Amino acid sequence: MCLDCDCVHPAGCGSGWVGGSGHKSNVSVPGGGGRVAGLTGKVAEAQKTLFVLVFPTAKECGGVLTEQQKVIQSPGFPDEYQDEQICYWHIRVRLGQRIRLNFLEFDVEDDTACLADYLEVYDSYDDVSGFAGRFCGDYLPDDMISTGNVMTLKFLSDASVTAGGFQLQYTAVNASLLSHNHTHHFT
Ligand SMILES: [Ca+2]
Repeated sequence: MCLDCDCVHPAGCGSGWVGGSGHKSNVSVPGGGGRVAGLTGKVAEAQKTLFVLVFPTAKECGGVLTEQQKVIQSPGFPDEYQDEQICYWHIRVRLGQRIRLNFLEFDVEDDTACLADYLEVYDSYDDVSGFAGRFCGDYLPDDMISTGNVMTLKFLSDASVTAGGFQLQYTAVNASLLSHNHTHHFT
């Protein structure tokens, strides 16, 4: 498992992305939250190698988070993030809990399809399954709730133009306390 690795990824990895264009794109997510694949580490290693080849000056960031609550910020926040940044945050809370994301501030280089810089959210422990949204621009994304006890955030910036960055908080929520309104998908 990817417990302490910095999972990085080639810049072009968004090519398989499905969804609409614009500032926000959500797809329905079948329950894939329980996926904690041993594959993750191998994939991450391969991607890391590729990314370093493409961006030899790339700066890694992110980490594995298991706290019940934590604020996640873009690198250097509240200063602007830098170019060629790749961050993976893998969140894992206790079994039976789910993860609520609450976006506090958001300002990422804007383009119509979020191809330059973006934050992606995955309803899984990797960035292979459970794609739940890609965000850029300065529109504050809605709160999101995982279906399982894991979640992955990925932030990528390209070689030019930065912005103010983002700040969000995640909170572990006991699944049994959530209303039926929150049981099926991200919001
Ligand atoms: Ca950029």
